[in-house]
Amino acid sequence: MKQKNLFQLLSLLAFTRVFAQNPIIQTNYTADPAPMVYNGKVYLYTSHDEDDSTWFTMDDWRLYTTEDMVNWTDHGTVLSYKDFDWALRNAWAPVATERDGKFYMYVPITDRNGQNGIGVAVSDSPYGPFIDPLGKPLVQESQADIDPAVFVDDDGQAYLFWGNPVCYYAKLNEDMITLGSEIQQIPNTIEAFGKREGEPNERRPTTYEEGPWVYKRDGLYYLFFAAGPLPEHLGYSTSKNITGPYTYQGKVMPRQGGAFTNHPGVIDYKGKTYLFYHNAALPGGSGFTRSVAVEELKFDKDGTIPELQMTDGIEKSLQVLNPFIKTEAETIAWSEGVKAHENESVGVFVTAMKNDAYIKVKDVDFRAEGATRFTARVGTTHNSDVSMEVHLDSKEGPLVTSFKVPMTGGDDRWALVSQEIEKVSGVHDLYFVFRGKAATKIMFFDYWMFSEN
Ligand code: FUB
Repeated sequence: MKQKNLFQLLSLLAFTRVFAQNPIIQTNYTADPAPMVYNGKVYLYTSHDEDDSTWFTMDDWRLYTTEDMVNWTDHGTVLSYKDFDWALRNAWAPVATERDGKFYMYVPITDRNGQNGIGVAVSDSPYGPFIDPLGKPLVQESQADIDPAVFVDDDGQAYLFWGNPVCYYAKLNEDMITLGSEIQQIPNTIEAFGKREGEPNERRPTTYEEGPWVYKRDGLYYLFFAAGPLPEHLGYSTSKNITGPYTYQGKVMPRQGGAFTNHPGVIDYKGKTYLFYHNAALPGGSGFTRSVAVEELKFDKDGTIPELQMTDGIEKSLQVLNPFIKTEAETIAWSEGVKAHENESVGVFVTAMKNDAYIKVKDVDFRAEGATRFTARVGTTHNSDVSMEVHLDSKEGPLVTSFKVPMTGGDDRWALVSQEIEKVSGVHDLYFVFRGKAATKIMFFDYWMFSEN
């Protein structure tokens, strides 16, 4: 009997690994998810923990997009604190929204005097480039000025919320780059944010810590937030008015995942609601090398939210992926041993960092007609023994093709490889597997596509 239980546990672990979708970004450490839905697509802006970060070493903000909630395309860096003339450091938790065809990012930054503040950057496209229209912070009242959230209400009035250790808010003018009211505070009462557990803390009497996120559903405003004491959990409060009074409703997500912070971002997309958050689940993960994950968020009939757990992620994609158009190599459902880089010659591309590294792309629809040719843009700096394999449905699944990667000499020089393949039809997960003897940077991969000959 005991043996059977062990077997069941091992099968469950194997299953879990095969189906892992969380954390959704594996090619960089990311944190502070700020999802935005625009024109049928999810734009996920994140902060970015540098690989060797030992204390919130964060220089820029990145963008990822999806239309199926399982395959995420990396668009690289869209904004850096260096794009603000007055900034010194700290590209912390961002947020973005669209208004009248323009896109606004609100970002916390520490200025050259060591003073925290919130800057705004504007673009004609969600992909950037974003520029600082003010040349100074939009908000700079105190060291509490971090973690902006933006919300445009049904009547068109936009609000900015932010703050640690208390939650501030102000109206935004229609231009979205100036404040339209005095700065107010959501009273930090037990009723609004719940009583903090543990030692009494005068500065933080409630569970409110940081990372506010405003969301509206059936006329009810939800204020999600990162809650203390550390390590953080996620909590929420509700109100019939955006400015309160808010009533504390409880935990959304318990302390889990190994990072001492967490940070909520909530959107509705294609009839479902999603909660984005971060943890330390990637290899090398810690409180300063975090990774963004997502769960479907469910509501009870009365609008309350049953507490949810961090899981292995969303298993079912919302739509299939079309392999007959050029797909960026950095469109990924899951990967191991792969990093995303970018340069002027091709934009974002991926680098296989070790032998056996791989990328999985989920639910690729070859249709009944099928594909008979595979094309990819690749390169390597190694003279021999670098190859790429394409498999169906698992890393060891049926081999679609395997080829030697041409030695191009750098990630600014690329080769197009195009090969006839035996017909592949129907819906499959695709696995790109990278093989080579070098200790690191085995090969580069820019894009792929299938076609009928
Ligand atoms: O990412 C830096 C800081 O950590 C954010 O501003 C907080 O919300 C916490 O996630």
